[in-house]
Amino acid sequence: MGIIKVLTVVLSVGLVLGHNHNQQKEQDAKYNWWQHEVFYQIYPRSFQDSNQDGIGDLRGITSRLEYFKETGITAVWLSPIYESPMVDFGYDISNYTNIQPEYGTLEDFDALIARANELGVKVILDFVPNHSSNKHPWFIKSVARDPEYENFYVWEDGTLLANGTRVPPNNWLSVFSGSAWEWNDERQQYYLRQFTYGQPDLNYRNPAVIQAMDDVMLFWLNKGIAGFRIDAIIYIYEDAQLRDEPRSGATDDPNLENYLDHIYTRNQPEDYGLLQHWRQLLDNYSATHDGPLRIMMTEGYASVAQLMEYYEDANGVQGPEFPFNFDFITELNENSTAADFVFYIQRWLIYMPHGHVANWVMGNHDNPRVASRFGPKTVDAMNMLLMTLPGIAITYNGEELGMTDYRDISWSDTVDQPACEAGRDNYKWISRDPERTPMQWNDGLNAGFSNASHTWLPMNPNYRELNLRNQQVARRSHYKNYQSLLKLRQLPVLRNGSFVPEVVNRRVFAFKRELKGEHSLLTILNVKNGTEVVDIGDFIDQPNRLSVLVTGAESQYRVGDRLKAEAIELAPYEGLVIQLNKRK
Ligand SMILES: *[C@@H]1O[C@H](CO)[C@@H](O)[C@H](O)[C@H]1NC(C)=O
Ligand SMILES: *[C@@H]1O[C@H](CO)[C@@H](O)[C@H](O)[C@H]1NC(C)=O
Ligand SMILES: *[C@@H]1O[C@H](CO)[C@@H](O)[C@H](O)[C@H]1NC(C)=O
Ligand SMILES: *[C@@H]1O[C@H](CO)[C@@H](O)[C@H](O)[C@H]1NC(C)=O
Ligand SMILES: *[C@@H]1O[C@H](CO)[C@@H](O)[C@H](O)[C@H]1NC(C)=O
Ligand SMILES: *[C@@H]1O[C@H](CO)[C@@H](O)[C@H](O)[C@H]1NC(C)=O
Ligand SMILES: *[C@@H]1O[C@H](CO)[C@@H](O)[C@H](O)[C@H]1NC(C)=O
Ligand SMILES: CC(=O)N[C@H]1CO[C@H](CO)[C@@H](O)[C@@H]1O
Repeated sequence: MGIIKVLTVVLSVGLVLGHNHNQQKEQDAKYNWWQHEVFYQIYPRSFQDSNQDGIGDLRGITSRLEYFKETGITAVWLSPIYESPMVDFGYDISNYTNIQPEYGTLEDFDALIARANELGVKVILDFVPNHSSNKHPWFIKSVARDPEYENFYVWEDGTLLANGTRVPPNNWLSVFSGSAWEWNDERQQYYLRQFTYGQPDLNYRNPAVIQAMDDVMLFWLNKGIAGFRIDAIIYIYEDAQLRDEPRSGATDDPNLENYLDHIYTRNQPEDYGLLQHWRQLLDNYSATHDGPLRIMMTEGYASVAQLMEYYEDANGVQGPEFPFNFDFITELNENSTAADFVFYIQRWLIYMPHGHVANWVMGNHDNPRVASRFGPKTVDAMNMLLMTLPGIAITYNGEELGMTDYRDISWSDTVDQPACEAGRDNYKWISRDPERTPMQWNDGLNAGFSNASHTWLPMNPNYRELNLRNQQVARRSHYKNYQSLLKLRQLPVLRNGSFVPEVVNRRVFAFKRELKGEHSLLTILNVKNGTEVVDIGDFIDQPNRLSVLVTGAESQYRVGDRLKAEAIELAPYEGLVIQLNKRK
């Protein structure tokens, strides 16, 4: 009896331990899922059309969800899908809790989430708090001085000059040029709009606005999303005293945005407080609901010091899980040296407060694509870089295929608002249409994007060669490279390994990822247009046991090839991921 009892105790201790272990794993899955995730940005208008109107839609996305599973992507973020007059393609919202009819219905959205859940794909939504549309009922009621909405926007009288002319309250400028203040005849006041006149700024100094936006977040959380990407966070608050901004000295044209130094309209201290409030809302929600931690990522082009304040402030108060790191877009380009790359990668890691996770944005809908920014031959190397750095990787749709900008869109086909405003002679290099052309699925009609006779943006004519189908059947391709990198990312050494970089020379850099008990990995990139033969013997401790793990589509190497650390030959723009085998 005694023995049985002991056994029972041992068994139940074992069960409890096993249980605890599982609980730990569950806790990890719930709270840490995002820390090594690849977030794939879908630009819904250009992803997949399902109803032949030439515009991508939710049912189209749902029909493509298996593609993510096949590729190894388990989280996507969607650019805005909310009801909108589409002055700025969804970044001007007229109802935060409805779907834009051309994208579908709330039922379509529910179906998308249900299918995504089945496939294990988490969905993040874009949240655009900086302003609503002027067609939003809140704004219409605010104009009419409905007491509930009277102060939902930033209204000011301006100044009446001695000669009877009325002028705005201060010198603030719109991002799209001219005064940021728009006169409203009906209310006889100016409203603030940092973008177009159709995008009035919400007044976050009014608690009712914060409550209304909390309700919007809860509405979508209840639909089963995994969090938000928050747009244009640096524009949310403005100086309460409405002080004039000083001249920047950058231009003499007083209508241009950069005429002023935006010390009173960008990155105001209150922005951080609002994000901290939203973080609490999301954390509370996650704690009281099943499912993963609901996370928040923010878009804001700001200095590295300002960005780090988003992770957590000086008092340790937590903001978003991560602010987007745009260094690959804003700091590095086709002319960057190996040292530039290492410098900016290290800068983020060094500034980042302890206990936080790095992230790397390789592209988005507002900037030229990788193939056009760094050159078409760099596509594979840049994806190797993105996927083997520590932390989170962010891919813009089409970058896994190496899609290129379609810069030759005609003036009459141009639809991007700032490009249209720039006029026929200047639109071409300003336009964001070139990186927004539809996804290139195959070489059929409109690349498989749509059966419509006319698509909202023209297809990039290179789709006949450059498309997913071709890259799936090819023995080697950008897509296959991307796919194998995603598989490789499962390795503990890429999840948790240390990061040690080396500038080999002006043109070549490398970094090691190392984790106790695991093979080390080495990523090496040639960022210039010449063949390089480099010696990295001093950088690694296992000089003779290097084997190739991932190669570009056009590489001379094959997976499994052995390399000699003293003489690694790299073709122009070549990247390699190499395994450093332990010596027996
Ligand atoms: C937004 O759309 C939803 C769903 O159609 C509707 O119930 C709600 O009243 C609308 N909200 C506003 C502020 O118009
Ligand atoms: C009034 O004065 C302002 C500032 O000097 C000037 O810009 C504006 O044109 C004047 N308006 C009229 C009606 O004279
Ligand atoms: C989150 O929960 C805490 C504790 O219940 C509460 O004090 C706080 O107000 C909540 N915050 C938000 C934004 O919901
Ligand atoms: C790179 O250098 C070339 C030659 O100086 C120049 O024409 C080009 O504009 C530069 N590219 C960038 C992105 O600065
Ligand atoms: C286009 O039509 C073909 C033939 O009916 C069909 O197989 C395909 O799914 C359609 N594609 C789209 C994007 O609607
Ligand atoms: C990575 O490290 C974290 C904490 O340091 C740990 O919880 C996790 O299990 C590790 N993951 C792997 C794959 O080693
Ligand atoms: C790279 O060099 C080759 C051969 O000299 C040349 O044809 C090509 O235009 C160069 N590419 C770039 C992006 O400079
Ligand atoms: C950074 C930025 O400008 N983000 C968005 C804020 O809103 C404007 C106007 O809708 C958009 O054009 C931007 O993309």
